[in-house]
Amino acid sequence: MTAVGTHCPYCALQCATTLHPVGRPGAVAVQPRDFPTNRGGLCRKGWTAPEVLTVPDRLTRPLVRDAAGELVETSWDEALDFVADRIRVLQAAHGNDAVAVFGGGGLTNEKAYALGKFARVTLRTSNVDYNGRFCMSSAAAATNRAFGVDRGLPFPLEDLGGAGAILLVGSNLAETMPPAVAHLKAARAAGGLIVVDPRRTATAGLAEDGAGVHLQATPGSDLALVLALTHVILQEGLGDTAYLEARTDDPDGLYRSTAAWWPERAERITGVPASTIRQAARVLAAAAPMHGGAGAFILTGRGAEQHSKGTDTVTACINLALALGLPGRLGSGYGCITGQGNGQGGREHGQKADQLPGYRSIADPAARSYIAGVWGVEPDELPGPGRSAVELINALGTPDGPRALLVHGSNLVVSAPRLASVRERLAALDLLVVADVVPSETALLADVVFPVTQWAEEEGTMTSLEGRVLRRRAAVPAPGEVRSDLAVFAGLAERLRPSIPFSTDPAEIFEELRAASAGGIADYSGISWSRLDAGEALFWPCPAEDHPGTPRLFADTFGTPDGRARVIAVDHQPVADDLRDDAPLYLVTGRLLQHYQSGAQTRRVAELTEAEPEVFAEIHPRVAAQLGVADGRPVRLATARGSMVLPARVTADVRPDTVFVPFHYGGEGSVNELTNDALDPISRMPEFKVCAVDLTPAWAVVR
Ligand SMILES: Nc1nc2c(c(=O)[nH]1)N[C@H]1C(S)=C(S)[C@@H](COP(=O)(O)OP(=O)(O)OC[C@H]3O[C@@H](n4cnc5c(=O)[nH]c(N)nc54)[C@H](O)[C@@H]3O)O[C@H]1N2
Ligand SMILES: Nc1nc2c(c(=O)[nH]1)N[C@H]1C(S)=C(S)[C@@H](COP(=O)(O)OP(=O)(O)OC[C@H]3O[C@@H](n4cnc5c(=O)[nH]c(N)nc54)[C@H](O)[C@@H]3O)O[C@H]1N2
Ligand code: SF4
Ligand SMILES: [Mo]
Repeated sequence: MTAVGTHCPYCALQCATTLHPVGRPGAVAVQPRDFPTNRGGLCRKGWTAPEVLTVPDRLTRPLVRDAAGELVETSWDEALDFVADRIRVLQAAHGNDAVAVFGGGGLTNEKAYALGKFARVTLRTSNVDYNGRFCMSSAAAATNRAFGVDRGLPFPLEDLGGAGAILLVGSNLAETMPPAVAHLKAARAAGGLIVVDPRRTATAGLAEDGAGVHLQATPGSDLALVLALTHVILQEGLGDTAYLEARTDDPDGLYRSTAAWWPERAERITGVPASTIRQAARVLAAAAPMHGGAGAFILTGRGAEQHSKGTDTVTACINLALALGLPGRLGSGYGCITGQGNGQGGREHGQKADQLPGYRSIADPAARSYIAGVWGVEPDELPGPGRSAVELINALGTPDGPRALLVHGSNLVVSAPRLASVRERLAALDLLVVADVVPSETALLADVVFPVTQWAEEEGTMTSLEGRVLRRRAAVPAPGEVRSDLAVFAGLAERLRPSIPFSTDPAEIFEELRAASAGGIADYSGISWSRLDAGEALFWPCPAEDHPGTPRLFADTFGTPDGRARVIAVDHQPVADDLRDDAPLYLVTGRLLQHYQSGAQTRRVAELTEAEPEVFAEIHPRVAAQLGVADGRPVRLATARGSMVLPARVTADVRPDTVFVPFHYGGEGSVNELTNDALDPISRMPEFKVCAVDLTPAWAVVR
């Protein structure tokens, strides 16, 4: 085979790459390709991604657990027969909802679409959700209610390049999407980069070095901070009143809901000096279009979103953007930085508990009847909304809950919150089926494991953080008996409901997805593989073959019924599991440059594991001195849900009241043993980012 143009397997930046087969079976070399988001750059994960194709423990044959409890190799037919029989028996005894499906934001659009259809049509279960609930859901909920549309960035990433100010709330872009840092250059140079993070991250460093501002706020206090920024802008007469009148439904509501948030009050909650809050607000306002500035952006990452108040925090950020007149203005706006490779497309095609393809609502009768028509079933047959990810996990094996779970594209025994309970729920199942490329921690618990293709072995499409649809292309054949996730859905459909067959050809599935999305919010009907292969840059909505796609949304109107953005009044709320005498520090979690998510892939790459081999806890030197803990020495972290022992990394980059632990490690290195599964009431997002923790030197632990 010759060189193939595709995109990185990991994050939503979807850096463009060229793959060259290198002789060894299944192996490729990677080169970055010029592309608007990565401009010829790749991060270390992207450079080393080919290694995952040929890892020694790659899954190459289906596995089934034998009588002795060992996972042993079997054939596809036997594995599919076994799973289909078990599903049949469990559904006959306990109803259709006895089987649940858990998807992933890394799956291609075709896989995500087929997964949702398989759950609704073959299994006829309402129990389907995915790991995007851990990732995107708060921003999605907030943008849906304010704008009526959820597209992470409603503008191309390149638009950041001209901005005079960029406010990053809880995003560590320099480590989580390093090539994207190039787009911050102008704002940095103008002293307009403002970063809100309880740690002095590489991204916060970019702000400080560029004469910008690092707001090192108390974890969980973003909502108060953003309310105060908005307060300053409105009270100092810096708001865009004409825009608010013309383009929002309730300017007065915006004034009322922020009137009491003077900076001195926010200082008490956030720890950020009132003068710094005022300064940041003025920097933002100066860049806003109404003041003749170069443009301003407000962007949120998981640091702002993964909270029990995440939806309201994002809403406050949107309100701030509205106050400045940013959304829909060329060169300005609000955006959420989507995380997973197909985090955007993965949330549009129906793997979400409440959703049908095209970003349609499963509760909407018109949507149900349209999709039922595409699928060739009766609308009444389609199940209703199901449980969200954490609620689904918590219900597994309970009297009313699912008895079987099929997992495609998530390593949830590392990445879900409050792991002791996750393990208990998985153990209570009658059947756990995991499709993966490697024996992940979750796959190792399964009754049946299906070995599936990964990025460089398959064709399909991904939708990047910009809402741009990209082609994933195969460069090498899959090893052994590896097949696509699509073969799992098709094989089970053939056994369980042969009257509605599933294709294993991604191109064919994309054609059906186009039809299913037609007329929906995320309308892909005008996007074809041939247009993409011809190099067209197509952003959804793209409702016709001759439609150019929509790089920028909201220029004239929002997606709400009256076309105006909704101002939703929000107020600060405390952390769900807040500080107390026996847990006096905040535990915050997040990412390292070198590892991806649960680490299932990157912990198998030598260069990356050598760089960051094990979990650690970042603690402030003052705390270390008080406890008598030296750098590298073991500490014990204990929360209401669990405890772990891990080495301390002593650094002044973290707030003294905060401990940071990355979540990329399995087994005893999983910080999710400690995290809180308190949910945001609207998005059902768990509070991964903050909970109270007790920190002690590990040798003081009495066992
Ligand atoms: N290297 C790497 N890159 C990735 C990924 C990966 O696993 N590794 N995953 C991809 C995915 S799926 C995602 S979702 C994105 C996530 O990308 P980011 O959102 O940038 O990543 P995080 O590290 O989870 O969180 C960002 C920051 O939030 C801070 N934080 C914690 N609590 C708070 C808080 O209460 N308020 C504020 N303001 N900040 C807080 C943390 O200190 C952290 O620096 O990254 C994508 N890119
Ligand atoms: N404490 C804490 N926990 C967190 C977070 C945090 O910030 N803090 N962040 C959360 C976020 S934002 C996210 S996105 C989640 C992610 O966490 P997970 O859902 O665990 O995501 P991954 O580790 O990417 O797992 C993907 C799995 O699918 C496999 N895989 C890759 N491609 C395919 C494919 O095409 N098909 C199939 N079947 N499998 C495939 C990979 O090998 C891997 O085992 O973690 C969440 N958990
Ligand atoms: S930034 Fe994201 S898409 Fe780009 S190389 Fe790194 S992991 Fe891959
Ligand atoms: Mo994510």
